[in-house]
Amino acid sequence: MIICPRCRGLLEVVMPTTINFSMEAARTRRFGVWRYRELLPLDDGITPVSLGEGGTPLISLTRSLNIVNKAINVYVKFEGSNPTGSFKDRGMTVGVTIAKNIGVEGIIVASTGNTAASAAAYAARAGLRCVVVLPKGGVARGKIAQALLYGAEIKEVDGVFDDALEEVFMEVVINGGRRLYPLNSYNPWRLEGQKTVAFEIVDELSFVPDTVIVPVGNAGNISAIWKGFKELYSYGLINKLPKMVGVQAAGAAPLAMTWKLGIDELYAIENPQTIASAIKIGKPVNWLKALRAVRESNGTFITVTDDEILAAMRALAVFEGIGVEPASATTFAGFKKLVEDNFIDRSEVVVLIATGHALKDPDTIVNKAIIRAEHYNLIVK
Ligand code: AN7
Repeated sequence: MIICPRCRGLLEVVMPTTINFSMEAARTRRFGVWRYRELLPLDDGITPVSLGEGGTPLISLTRSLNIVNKAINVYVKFEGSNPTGSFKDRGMTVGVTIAKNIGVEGIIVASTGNTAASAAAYAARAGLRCVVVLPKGGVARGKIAQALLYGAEIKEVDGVFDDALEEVFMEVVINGGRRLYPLNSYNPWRLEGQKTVAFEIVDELSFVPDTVIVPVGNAGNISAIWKGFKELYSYGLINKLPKMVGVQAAGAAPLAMTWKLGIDELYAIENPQTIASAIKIGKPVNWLKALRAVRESNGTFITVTDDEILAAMRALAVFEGIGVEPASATTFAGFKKLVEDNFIDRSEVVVLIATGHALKDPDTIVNKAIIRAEHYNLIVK
Protein backbone atom coordinates (compact mmCIF):
# COMPACT_ATOMS: atom_id res chain seq x y z
CA MET A 1 0.00 0.00 0.00
CA ILE A 2 2.73 2.42 0.93
CA ILE A 3 5.44 0.85 -1.22
CA CYS A 4 5.31 0.52 -5.01
CA PRO A 5 4.75 -3.18 -5.78
CA ARG A 6 6.81 -2.87 -8.97
CA CYS A 7 9.99 -1.02 -7.95
CA ARG A 8 9.61 -1.30 -4.15
CA GLY A 9 10.23 2.46 -3.91
CA LEU A 10 8.17 4.89 -1.87
CA LEU A 11 5.03 6.40 -3.33
CA GLU A 12 4.84 10.07 -4.19
CA VAL A 13 1.84 12.31 -4.77
CA VAL A 14 1.80 13.74 -8.30
CA MET A 15 -0.17 16.97 -8.48
CA PRO A 16 -2.12 18.04 -11.59
CA THR A 17 -0.03 20.01 -14.09
CA THR A 18 -2.33 23.03 -14.00
CA ILE A 19 -3.99 24.42 -10.95
CA ASN A 20 -6.40 27.22 -10.07
CA PHE A 21 -4.37 29.10 -7.49
CA SER A 22 -3.16 32.65 -7.03
CA MET A 23 -0.94 33.79 -4.18
CA GLU A 24 -2.76 37.14 -4.14
CA ALA A 25 -6.14 35.53 -3.60
CA ALA A 26 -4.74 33.03 -1.10
CA ARG A 27 -3.38 35.88 1.04
CA THR A 28 -6.89 36.78 2.17
CA ARG A 29 -6.89 33.51 4.13
CA ARG A 30 -5.17 32.84 7.47
CA PHE A 31 -1.40 32.34 7.12
CA GLY A 32 -0.69 28.62 7.47
CA VAL A 33 -0.89 25.21 5.82
CA TRP A 34 -4.50 25.54 4.61
CA ARG A 35 -3.95 28.88 2.90
CA TYR A 36 -2.51 26.79 0.05
CA ARG A 37 -5.38 24.34 -0.09
CA GLU A 38 -5.49 24.18 -3.91
CA LEU A 39 -1.86 23.07 -3.86
CA LEU A 40 -2.71 20.16 -1.58
CA PRO A 41 -4.17 16.84 -2.80
CA LEU A 42 -7.51 16.99 -0.97
CA ASP A 43 -11.04 17.49 -2.28
CA ASP A 44 -12.67 20.83 -1.49
CA GLY A 45 -15.42 19.09 0.45
CA ILE A 46 -13.11 17.62 3.08
CA THR A 47 -12.87 19.47 6.40
CA PRO A 48 -9.28 19.38 7.66
CA VAL A 49 -8.40 18.09 11.11
CA SER A 50 -6.59 21.26 12.10
CA LEU A 51 -5.03 22.99 15.08
CA GLY A 52 -3.90 26.10 13.20
CA GLU A 53 -0.58 24.63 12.00
CA GLY A 54 1.97 26.50 9.90
CA GLY A 55 2.10 30.26 9.54
CA THR A 56 5.33 30.20 11.52
CA PRO A 57 7.60 33.26 11.88
CA LEU A 58 10.49 33.94 9.53
CA ILE A 59 13.02 35.67 11.77
CA SER A 60 16.04 37.49 10.35
CA LEU A 61 19.32 36.84 12.16
CA THR A 62 21.22 39.82 13.51
CA ARG A 63 23.69 39.51 16.39
CA SER A 64 24.59 35.86 15.78
CA LEU A 65 26.11 36.85 12.45
CA ASN A 66 29.14 38.17 14.33
CA ILE A 67 30.07 34.51 14.65
CA VAL A 68 30.47 34.11 10.90
CA ASN A 69 31.98 37.57 10.49
CA LYS A 70 29.97 38.32 7.40
CA ALA A 71 26.83 40.28 6.69
CA ILE A 72 24.55 37.70 5.13
CA ASN A 73 20.82 37.81 4.79
CA VAL A 74 19.79 34.82 6.92
CA TYR A 75 16.37 33.91 8.22
CA VAL A 76 15.23 31.26 10.64
CA LYS A 77 11.88 29.67 9.84
CA PHE A 78 10.82 28.93 13.40
CA GLU A 79 8.81 25.75 13.20
CA GLY A 80 8.85 25.50 16.98
CA SER A 81 5.81 27.77 16.98
CA ASN A 82 3.57 25.07 15.52
CA PRO A 83 0.75 23.74 17.76
CA THR A 84 2.84 20.87 19.18
CA GLY A 85 6.15 22.66 18.75
CA SER A 86 7.53 21.11 15.57
CA PHE A 87 7.15 21.06 11.77
CA LYS A 88 5.53 17.63 12.06
CA ASP A 89 2.15 19.33 12.54
CA ARG A 90 2.17 20.47 8.90
CA GLY A 91 2.21 16.88 7.73
CA MET A 92 0.02 15.51 10.48
CA THR A 93 -2.91 17.81 9.67
CA VAL A 94 -2.99 16.34 6.16
CA GLY A 95 -2.19 12.76 7.18
CA VAL A 96 -4.76 12.58 9.96
CA THR A 97 -7.39 14.26 7.78
CA ILE A 98 -6.90 11.45 5.29
CA ALA A 99 -6.85 8.75 7.97
CA LYS A 100 -10.13 10.07 9.34
CA ASN A 101 -11.71 10.14 5.91
CA ILE A 102 -10.73 6.60 4.96
CA GLY A 103 -12.37 5.40 8.15
CA VAL A 104 -9.66 3.71 10.18
CA GLU A 105 -9.78 2.99 13.89
CA GLY A 106 -6.52 4.73 14.61
CA ILE A 107 -3.04 5.65 13.45
CA ILE A 108 0.39 4.25 14.23
CA VAL A 109 3.83 5.87 13.97
CA ALA A 110 7.41 5.09 14.91
CA SER A 111 9.15 8.18 16.17
CA THR A 112 12.16 9.86 17.69
CA GLY A 113 9.54 11.96 19.48
CA ASN A 114 8.15 14.86 17.50
CA THR A 115 6.09 12.71 15.16
CA ALA A 116 4.67 10.97 18.22
CA ALA A 117 3.71 14.25 19.90
CA SER A 118 2.11 15.55 16.74
CA ALA A 119 0.33 12.30 15.84
CA ALA A 120 -1.06 12.07 19.37
CA ALA A 121 -2.47 15.60 19.25
CA TYR A 122 -4.07 15.31 15.80
CA ALA A 123 -5.46 11.84 16.54
CA ALA A 124 -7.03 13.25 19.71
CA ARG A 125 -8.53 16.08 17.66
CA ALA A 126 -9.93 13.58 15.15
CA GLY A 127 -11.19 11.11 17.74
CA LEU A 128 -8.84 8.35 16.55
CA ARG A 129 -6.67 5.95 18.52
CA CYS A 130 -2.96 6.69 18.35
CA VAL A 131 -0.19 4.14 18.85
CA VAL A 132 3.38 5.44 19.01
CA VAL A 133 6.40 3.16 18.85
CA LEU A 134 9.47 4.74 20.44
CA PRO A 135 13.12 3.75 20.89
CA LYS A 136 13.47 3.03 24.61
CA GLY A 137 15.45 5.80 26.33
CA GLY A 138 15.89 7.62 23.02
CA VAL A 139 13.14 10.22 23.16
CA ALA A 140 13.50 13.69 24.72
CA ARG A 141 11.39 14.30 27.79
CA GLY A 142 9.15 17.04 26.40
CA LYS A 143 8.06 14.85 23.51
CA ILE A 144 7.18 11.86 25.73
CA ALA A 145 5.26 14.23 28.00
CA GLN A 146 3.20 15.45 25.05
CA ALA A 147 2.43 11.95 23.76
CA LEU A 148 1.28 10.98 27.26
CA LEU A 149 -0.80 14.12 27.69
CA TYR A 150 -2.63 13.70 24.39
CA GLY A 151 -3.45 10.12 25.32
CA ALA A 152 -1.35 8.07 22.90
CA GLU A 153 -0.70 4.38 23.53
CA ILE A 154 3.06 4.14 23.92
CA LYS A 155 5.08 1.10 22.94
CA GLU A 156 8.84 1.10 23.53
CA VAL A 157 11.32 -1.07 21.67
CA ASP A 158 14.96 -1.81 22.39
CA GLY A 159 17.27 -0.15 19.91
CA VAL A 160 17.07 3.04 17.88
CA PHE A 161 14.40 4.67 15.69
CA ASP A 162 15.13 2.28 12.81
CA ASP A 163 14.11 -0.65 15.05
CA ALA A 164 10.91 1.14 16.05
CA LEU A 165 10.08 1.63 12.37
CA GLU A 166 10.59 -2.11 11.73
CA GLU A 167 8.04 -2.73 14.45
CA VAL A 168 5.51 -0.50 12.69
CA PHE A 169 6.14 -2.32 9.40
CA MET A 170 5.41 -5.61 11.17
CA GLU A 171 2.21 -4.28 12.67
CA VAL A 172 1.06 -3.01 9.28
CA VAL A 173 1.87 -6.31 7.59
CA ILE A 174 -0.17 -8.15 10.21
CA ASN A 175 -3.27 -5.96 10.07
CA GLY A 176 -2.98 -4.72 6.49
CA GLY A 177 -3.03 -1.10 7.61
CA ARG A 178 -6.79 -1.15 7.93
CA ARG A 179 -7.16 -0.96 11.66
CA LEU A 180 -4.16 1.22 12.42
CA TYR A 181 -3.16 3.46 9.53
CA PRO A 182 0.63 3.98 9.36
CA LEU A 183 1.54 7.66 9.29
CA ASN A 184 5.30 7.56 9.13
CA SER A 185 7.19 9.84 6.81
CA TYR A 186 7.21 7.19 4.09
CA ASN A 187 3.52 8.01 3.95
CA PRO A 188 3.29 10.45 1.03
CA TRP A 189 0.34 12.41 2.44
CA ARG A 190 2.32 13.76 5.35
CA LEU A 191 5.01 15.06 3.03
CA GLU A 192 2.32 16.98 1.14
CA GLY A 193 1.60 18.99 4.26
CA GLN A 194 5.28 19.51 4.96
CA LYS A 195 5.89 21.01 1.51
CA THR A 196 3.89 24.08 2.59
CA VAL A 197 6.95 25.48 4.36
CA ALA A 198 8.31 26.28 0.88
CA PHE A 199 5.04 28.05 0.02
CA GLU A 200 5.18 30.14 3.19
CA ILE A 201 8.78 31.20 2.61
CA VAL A 202 7.98 32.41 -0.92
CA ASP A 203 4.70 33.93 0.23
CA GLU A 204 6.39 35.97 2.96
CA LEU A 205 9.60 36.99 1.17
CA SER A 206 7.95 37.43 -2.26
CA PHE A 207 11.11 35.90 -3.75
CA VAL A 208 13.01 32.62 -3.62
CA PRO A 209 15.98 32.31 -1.22
CA ASP A 210 19.31 31.09 -2.61
CA THR A 211 19.90 28.37 -0.05
CA VAL A 212 17.61 26.45 2.31
CA ILE A 213 19.29 24.48 5.11
CA VAL A 214 17.36 21.56 6.64
CA PRO A 215 18.22 19.05 9.38
CA VAL A 216 17.99 15.52 8.02
CA GLY A 217 16.87 12.42 9.92
CA ASN A 218 14.42 10.24 8.02
CA ALA A 219 14.90 12.67 5.12
CA GLY A 220 11.21 13.33 4.57
CA ASN A 221 11.27 17.05 5.27
CA ILE A 222 14.05 18.04 2.89
CA SER A 223 12.32 16.00 0.15
CA ALA A 224 8.97 17.62 0.92
CA ILE A 225 10.35 21.18 0.93
CA TRP A 226 12.08 20.61 -2.41
CA LYS A 227 8.83 19.22 -3.82
CA GLY A 228 7.09 22.40 -2.67
CA PHE A 229 9.54 24.67 -4.45
CA LYS A 230 9.45 22.55 -7.60
CA GLU A 231 5.66 22.68 -7.73
CA LEU A 232 5.63 26.47 -7.41
CA TYR A 233 8.16 26.55 -10.23
CA SER A 234 6.13 24.20 -12.43
CA TYR A 235 3.03 26.38 -11.98
CA GLY A 236 5.03 29.47 -12.97
CA LEU A 237 4.61 31.03 -9.52
CA ILE A 238 8.39 31.35 -9.08
CA ASN A 239 11.18 31.53 -11.65
CA LYS A 240 14.16 30.10 -9.79
CA LEU A 241 14.87 27.31 -7.32
CA PRO A 242 16.97 27.31 -4.15
CA LYS A 243 19.91 25.07 -3.32
CA MET A 244 18.89 22.48 -0.72
CA VAL A 245 21.42 21.66 1.99
CA GLY A 246 20.89 18.69 4.30
CA VAL A 247 22.66 18.70 7.67
CA GLN A 248 23.25 15.55 9.69
CA ALA A 249 24.92 14.91 13.02
CA ALA A 250 28.40 13.46 12.53
CA GLY A 251 27.52 10.22 14.35
CA ALA A 252 24.26 9.71 12.45
CA ALA A 253 25.11 10.72 8.91
CA PRO A 254 24.04 8.01 6.45
CA LEU A 255 23.10 10.53 3.75
CA ALA A 256 26.13 12.76 4.20
CA MET A 257 28.26 9.60 3.86
CA THR A 258 26.38 8.43 0.80
CA TRP A 259 26.85 11.89 -0.72
CA LYS A 260 30.54 12.03 0.10
CA LEU A 261 31.16 8.58 -1.36
CA GLY A 262 29.14 9.44 -4.46
CA ILE A 263 27.34 6.08 -4.36
CA ASP A 264 23.79 5.20 -5.43
CA GLU A 265 23.02 2.89 -2.52
CA LEU A 266 22.34 4.14 0.98
CA TYR A 267 25.35 3.95 3.29
CA ALA A 268 23.37 2.72 6.31
CA ILE A 269 24.62 3.37 9.84
CA GLU A 270 23.88 0.49 12.19
CA ASN A 271 24.38 2.26 15.49
CA PRO A 272 23.78 6.00 15.04
CA GLN A 273 24.98 8.29 17.83
CA THR A 274 24.18 11.94 18.51
CA ILE A 275 22.91 14.26 21.17
CA ALA A 276 20.29 15.40 18.65
CA SER A 277 17.94 12.49 19.39
CA ALA A 278 15.36 13.70 16.83
CA ILE A 279 17.74 12.83 13.99
CA LYS A 280 19.46 9.80 15.50
CA ILE A 281 18.50 7.70 12.49
CA GLY A 282 20.75 5.29 10.58
CA LYS A 283 18.53 4.14 7.71
CA PRO A 284 16.40 7.05 6.48
CA VAL A 285 13.48 5.72 4.46
CA ASN A 286 13.31 8.79 2.23
CA TRP A 287 17.02 8.64 1.41
CA LEU A 288 16.58 8.41 -2.35
CA LYS A 289 14.14 11.31 -2.56
CA ALA A 290 16.47 13.41 -0.44
CA LEU A 291 19.52 12.50 -2.49
CA ARG A 292 17.67 13.54 -5.64
CA ALA A 293 16.52 16.82 -4.05
CA VAL A 294 20.05 17.78 -3.08
CA ARG A 295 21.48 16.68 -6.42
CA GLU A 296 18.85 18.43 -8.57
CA SER A 297 19.12 21.64 -6.58
CA ASN A 298 22.96 21.81 -6.71
CA GLY A 299 23.01 21.63 -2.92
CA THR A 300 25.05 19.47 -0.59
CA PHE A 301 24.96 17.31 2.54
CA ILE A 302 27.20 18.19 5.46
CA THR A 303 27.80 16.98 8.99
CA VAL A 304 28.21 18.82 12.28
CA THR A 305 29.52 17.49 15.59
CA ASP A 306 27.54 17.36 18.81
CA ASP A 307 29.71 20.15 20.25
CA GLU A 308 28.95 22.33 17.24
CA ILE A 309 25.24 21.59 17.65
CA LEU A 310 25.27 22.62 21.30
CA ALA A 311 27.20 25.79 20.57
CA ALA A 312 24.82 26.70 17.75
CA MET A 313 21.83 26.07 19.97
CA ARG A 314 23.29 28.38 22.58
CA ALA A 315 24.18 31.03 20.01
CA LEU A 316 20.67 31.19 18.54
CA ALA A 317 19.28 31.49 22.04
CA VAL A 318 21.56 34.13 23.55
CA PHE A 319 22.10 36.26 20.46
CA GLU A 320 18.68 36.02 18.85
CA GLY A 321 16.20 34.85 21.47
CA ILE A 322 15.40 31.83 19.33
CA GLY A 323 15.09 28.63 21.35
CA VAL A 324 15.40 25.46 19.29
CA GLU A 325 16.04 21.82 20.04
CA PRO A 326 19.41 20.24 19.13
CA ALA A 327 18.33 18.79 15.76
CA SER A 328 17.25 22.26 14.62
CA ALA A 329 20.49 23.85 15.79
CA THR A 330 22.35 21.74 13.21
CA THR A 331 21.17 24.27 10.63
CA PHE A 332 23.04 27.19 12.21
CA ALA A 333 26.12 25.05 12.83
CA GLY A 334 25.98 23.89 9.21
CA PHE A 335 25.45 27.43 7.96
CA LYS A 336 28.60 28.55 9.78
CA LYS A 337 30.61 25.78 8.11
CA LEU A 338 29.24 26.57 4.68
CA VAL A 339 30.17 30.24 5.05
CA GLU A 340 33.69 29.26 6.14
CA ASP A 341 33.96 26.91 3.16
CA ASN A 342 32.67 29.65 0.81
CA PHE A 343 29.75 27.47 -0.27
CA ILE A 344 27.57 30.39 0.81
CA ASP A 345 28.62 33.89 -0.13
CA ARG A 346 27.74 37.35 1.11
CA SER A 347 25.16 38.16 -1.56
CA GLU A 348 22.93 35.19 -0.76
CA VAL A 349 19.66 34.93 1.07
CA VAL A 350 19.65 31.85 3.30
CA VAL A 351 16.80 30.22 5.23
CA LEU A 352 17.44 27.85 8.14
CA ILE A 353 14.57 25.48 8.92
CA ALA A 354 14.46 25.40 12.72
CA THR A 355 12.29 22.32 13.01
CA GLY A 356 11.53 22.06 16.73
CA HIS A 357 11.15 24.07 19.94
CA ALA A 358 13.79 24.20 22.70
CA LEU A 359 11.32 22.93 25.33
CA LYS A 360 11.15 19.59 23.53
CA ASP A 361 14.46 18.63 25.10
CA PRO A 362 14.95 20.43 28.42
CA ASP A 363 17.45 17.87 29.74
CA THR A 364 19.98 18.63 27.02
CA ILE A 365 19.70 22.33 27.79
CA VAL A 366 20.15 21.91 31.50
CA ASN A 367 22.88 19.28 31.31
CA LYS A 368 24.85 20.25 28.21
CA ALA A 369 23.99 23.32 26.21
CA ILE A 370 24.89 25.90 28.83
CA ILE A 371 28.42 24.65 29.35
CA ARG A 372 29.37 24.34 25.72
CA ALA A 373 28.74 27.99 24.86
CA GLU A 374 32.46 28.71 25.00
CA HIS A 375 32.90 26.93 21.68
CA TYR A 376 31.86 30.13 19.95
CA ASN A 377 33.65 32.22 22.57
CA LEU A 378 30.39 33.53 23.83
CA ILE A 379 30.44 36.06 26.59
CA VAL A 380 27.08 35.68 28.22
CA LYS A 381 26.08 38.68 30.28
C1 AN7 B 1 13.18 18.54 15.33
O1 AN7 B 1 9.72 12.53 15.08
O2 AN7 B 1 11.85 11.48 12.63
O3 AN7 B 1 14.46 14.27 7.93
O4 AN7 B 1 10.09 10.53 14.40
O5 AN7 B 1 12.04 15.97 15.05
O6 AN7 B 1 11.98 14.57 7.87
O7 AN7 B 1 13.02 12.95 9.45
C2 AN7 B 1 11.79 13.60 13.64
C3 AN7 B 1 12.62 14.24 12.77
C4 AN7 B 1 14.45 17.37 12.11
C5 AN7 B 1 14.28 15.37 10.73
N1 AN7 B 1 14.20 18.11 13.19
O8 AN7 B 1 13.24 15.39 9.77
C6 AN7 B 1 10.31 11.74 14.38
C7 AN7 B 1 11.37 12.23 13.47
C8 AN7 B 1 13.41 17.66 14.17
C9 AN7 B 1 12.83 16.38 14.06
C10 AN7 B 1 13.92 16.11 11.96
C11 AN7 B 1 13.12 15.58 12.94
P1 AN7 B 1 13.16 14.22 8.68
